[in-house]
Amino acid sequence: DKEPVTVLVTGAAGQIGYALVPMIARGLMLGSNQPVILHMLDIEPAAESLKGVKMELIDAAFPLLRGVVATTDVVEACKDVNIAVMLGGFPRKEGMERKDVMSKNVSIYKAQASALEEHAAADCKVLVVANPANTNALILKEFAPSIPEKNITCLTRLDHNRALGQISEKLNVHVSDVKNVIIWGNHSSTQYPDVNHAVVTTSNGHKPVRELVADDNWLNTEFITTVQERGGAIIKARKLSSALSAASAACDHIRDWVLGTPKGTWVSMGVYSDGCYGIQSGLIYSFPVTCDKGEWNIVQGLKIDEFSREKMDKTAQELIQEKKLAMSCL
Ligand code: NAX
Repeated sequence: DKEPVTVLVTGAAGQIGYALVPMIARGLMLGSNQPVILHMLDIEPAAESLKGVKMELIDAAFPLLRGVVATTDVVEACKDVNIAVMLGGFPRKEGMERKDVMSKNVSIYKAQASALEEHAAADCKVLVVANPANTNALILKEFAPSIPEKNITCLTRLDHNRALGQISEKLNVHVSDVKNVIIWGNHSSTQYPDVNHAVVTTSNGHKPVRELVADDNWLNTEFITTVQERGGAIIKARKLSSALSAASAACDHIRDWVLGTPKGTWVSMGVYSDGCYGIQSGLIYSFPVTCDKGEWNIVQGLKIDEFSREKMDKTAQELIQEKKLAMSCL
């Protein structure tokens, strides 16, 4: 029997948490032969509800689930954690200034960074989902200097999967036959969903998406805005923000990171920029990456045209502004 892996989910009493924890307990994140121990953290007002989630996890009798901790104590939650999925944060409420929201999240991520730094496993991998995801991840990195910077990432896989979904619907092909779209930049409406290198697997090999869609106007306008604004469209329809798709994307992100991306396939992850593709180093920016042996690497050498360049820089600019705002809250 394999040793169990300990997975922390913060904000576990929330919407995404409720969809995510059963996925993890079923092996969708780390594999169907990998036992897991779940640590669930939330804040005092959600403590009862968190207890209820723990009761349901016990009632579901998941064979892979070897233990559940439900707590409001950040130290207990972070103890010996191998994987941390950060869903907890302070949401923007109507009428609130950006700076106030940022300031709340900066203090949350500062505190949780310190707890992870002190109590998590030395090789702990972190995925930040809570918004502003890229900047929360950056704060976490700043305040957990002993965690390698390659171990701190944010979620843009939902945007990546949304882009795959749009192409699949447009071409009426299986979504699993579409690959290598890219989400560049911030997990916000300035993100740039790029199909210039995307392909579809057909009976005659790989065909570029640009060739198959043959409607550059759609690809350069409606496709991009649909992906950028999909979160808002879900809220409008469901009166709640994306949850099952976000949980599923978080599993995809960790699974590919830990177990590797398939040969010839890349995915999008928000990772620490080293300056490649002309993106200022020191930002957490979404890039195309491949993963192998538990490590991601940015796909190098892709040709960037003028249209893309402008959009990649615009979303980088927004992240620079967010970083400034976050730093001013410290
Ligand atoms: P919910 O409001 O349902 O859940 C958030 C939970 O976090 C609540 O239970 C709350 O009590 C808890 N929480 C608040 N402060 C905490 C703290 N200091 N420590 C631990 N827990 C704390 O939100 P939900 O719909 O689950 O979304 C979670 C986060 O994901 C939000 O920030 C949301 O904006 C973000 N999203 C990010 C996405 C991405 O692709 N990166 C997509 C989906 C989602 O919108």
